[in-house]
Amino acid sequence: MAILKILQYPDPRLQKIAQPVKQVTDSTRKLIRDMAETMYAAPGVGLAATQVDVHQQIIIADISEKHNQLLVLINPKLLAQSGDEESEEGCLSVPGIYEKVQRAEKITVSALNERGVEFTLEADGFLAVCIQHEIDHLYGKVFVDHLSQLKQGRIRAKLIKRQRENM
Ligand code: GNR
Ligand code: NI
Repeated sequence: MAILKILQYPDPRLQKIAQPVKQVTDSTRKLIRDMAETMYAAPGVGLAATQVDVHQQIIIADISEKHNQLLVLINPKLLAQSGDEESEEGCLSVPGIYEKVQRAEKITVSALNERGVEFTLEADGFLAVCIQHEIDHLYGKVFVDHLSQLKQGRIRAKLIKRQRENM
């Protein structure tokens, strides 16, 4: 297992569009194990392959307290969305920044699991927020992109300054 490096906003690689996984193989499963180790170590409740500079449609999430309910979604597709809800989000690629984002309240998503078997999941509450946040990453979006231009500019400047200071 290995802890992977998480790209930091505004790294342009976070804007890449992830490609569908053609076949779920041992190397896919190895990547997922490394992503899980990276997410739990951070710690975070979700991670998209995009964040570790792998541009394949793979996301994971675990919102359980005991870190024992890993959810793996390969080639996720949003089948349905309903309702509206606003909640505070953070992102491992945008450390230390928390802002309110509006999302659907309830979603239905289909995906392949780590064995390549298709399943459908209905989610609401915090899990629905996380899954939508992760799917955004696969399309090159971070939660900051949902904010006003003014806020985006401030966050960008703050993180660039911080990254410069940490060199
Ligand atoms: O760890 C995370 N916490 C979080 C909190 C509110 C809404 C979304 C998230 S996902 C985030 C991990 C991450 O960056 N996933 O891409
Ligand atoms: Ni994120």
